[in-house]
Amino acid sequence: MIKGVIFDLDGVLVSTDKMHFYAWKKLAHKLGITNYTEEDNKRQKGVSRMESLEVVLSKGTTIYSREDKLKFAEEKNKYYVELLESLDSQAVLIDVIETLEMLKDRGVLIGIGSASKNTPLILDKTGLNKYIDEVSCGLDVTKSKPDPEVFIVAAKKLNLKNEECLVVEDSKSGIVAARACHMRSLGVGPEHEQLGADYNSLTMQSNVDWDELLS
Ligand code: B16
Ligand code: MG
Repeated sequence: MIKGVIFDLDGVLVSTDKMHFYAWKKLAHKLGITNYTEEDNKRQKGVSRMESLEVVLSKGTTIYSREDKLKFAEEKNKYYVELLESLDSQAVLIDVIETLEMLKDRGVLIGIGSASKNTPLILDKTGLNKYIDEVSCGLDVTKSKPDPEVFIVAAKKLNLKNEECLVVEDSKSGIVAARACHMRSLGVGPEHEQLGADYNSLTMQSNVDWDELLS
């Protein structure tokens, strides 16, 4: 029986993908990289900030030091946080509030398992905070998805066994991470059919049998 649902944040509860893309594009241009595209941005889904930077740098030819890379990641985050200033409840994806309210009514605990170090800011700006029991994010872990650490920490914070948690994800690395720690998974978003999740659906309500998922 599932007692807690752990949600990924970007692409599952909120739509911040475009903001990540614009911030990376701005950095890429500063570095003289003009061929960074939305296709490349798709490969950055669910992966850490430093790994995302590698995707951008792989489009150029210059080899940078670790120190430079840390500076670039910080600069991208500055651009991204500037864009997050305008974030509000409109960024919350379709069916999310309905789903969170349904889970609350059923007494199911709600956790976050996100790679993003901006999770607290995003939850605050979108007003999603009030639904969340525990947060596990990039600030709590050292290994990023597909390593299961972020979900294991979330389950611990919720006081649940891994097997009692269901993960909702929009990225392949997140589904691999859920599987690695024996959590059931629901894949959502435009690529839901390709994620390899136990269940999949475009949104969290269309075709989702929550009775079966939580049983
Ligand atoms: P930040 P998720 C991930 O969030 C994003 O999908 C990914 O594109 C980003 O690189 C990562 O967070 C780190 O974000 O730079 O804000 O710490 O999908 O795991 O909620
Ligand atoms: Mg995601």
